Amino acid sequence: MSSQTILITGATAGFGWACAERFAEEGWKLILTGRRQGRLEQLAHRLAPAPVHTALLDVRDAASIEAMLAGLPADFADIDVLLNNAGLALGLAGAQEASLDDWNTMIDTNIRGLCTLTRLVLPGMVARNKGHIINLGSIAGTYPYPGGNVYGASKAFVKQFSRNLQADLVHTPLRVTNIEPGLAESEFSIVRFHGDATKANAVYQGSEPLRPVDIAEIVYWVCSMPPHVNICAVEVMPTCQGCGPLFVHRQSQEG
Ligand code: NDP
Ligand code: 8X3
Repeated sequence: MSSQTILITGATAGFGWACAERFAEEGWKLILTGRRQGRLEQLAHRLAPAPVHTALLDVRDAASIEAMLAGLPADFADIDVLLNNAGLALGLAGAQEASLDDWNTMIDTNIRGLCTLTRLVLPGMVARNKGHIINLGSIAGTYPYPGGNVYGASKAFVKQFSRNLQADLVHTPLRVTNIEPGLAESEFSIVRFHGDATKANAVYQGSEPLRPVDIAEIVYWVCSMPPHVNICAVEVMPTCQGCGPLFVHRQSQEG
């Protein structure tokens, strides 16, 4: 059993929730955060008697992040793993008609929030000579698709930020990993389509997508490698997913 501590953003659903369960099984201390208080209470209750500290947190709010970190009980204060999981896609519209509010929310959450958490947690890790930053990127950060515009770009940021963090920290024992999943069933599509369950269900119809427990297993595996092994990136898709050819839009020959 471990006495290490993991801070998970977005623990109220999907990957974050599954990671909380996986790390609790291994005896880790858990700092669980998200914007839904009821879900945090439900998760803490489910994991009892695991050592859990919950904090209501919107990662877009830098002052709240600072307050959350300053308010950690002493036995949760030394964070060994920061799992930057909170994130979202909003909409699938083309760039010429997409909502600017949606774009800004994705930028503020997937980029700004992740950067703030990382910047504020890193000094303690460096001082203790121990730590691991695990980011939730996406295959959308590598492979473009129509309507992926800002979401994919935010995950491309996460990919390069992860690599650059690794460069900054190379003189330390700290590790940095970017997990890049493909199609995975969670609340992700419900959120993307602003609560439209019909559109969300259609994303997974007839396929066998990744499950949050699959991602949790990978995150745990990455953490449990010997300290000299840094898994830099993990690209993972369900077996039913693959890359398509580049397409060419051709002029109609008619008329
Ligand atoms: P879910 O929608 O199931 O979970 C997302 C989590 O992020 C929720 O716990 C939500 O909590 C939290 N969250 C969203 N916005 C904020 C915010 N502003 N502040 C704090 N927490 C927030 O999605 P997944 O579990 O699938 O996604 C987790 C991560 O994995 C995301 O970064 C996503 O981009 C990425 N990903 C997902 C894939 C998929 O197909 N599902 C594939 C590749 C990557 P709450 O609403 O309570 O705040
Ligand atoms: C989520 C996977 O392909 O919907 O990051 O962008 S995808």
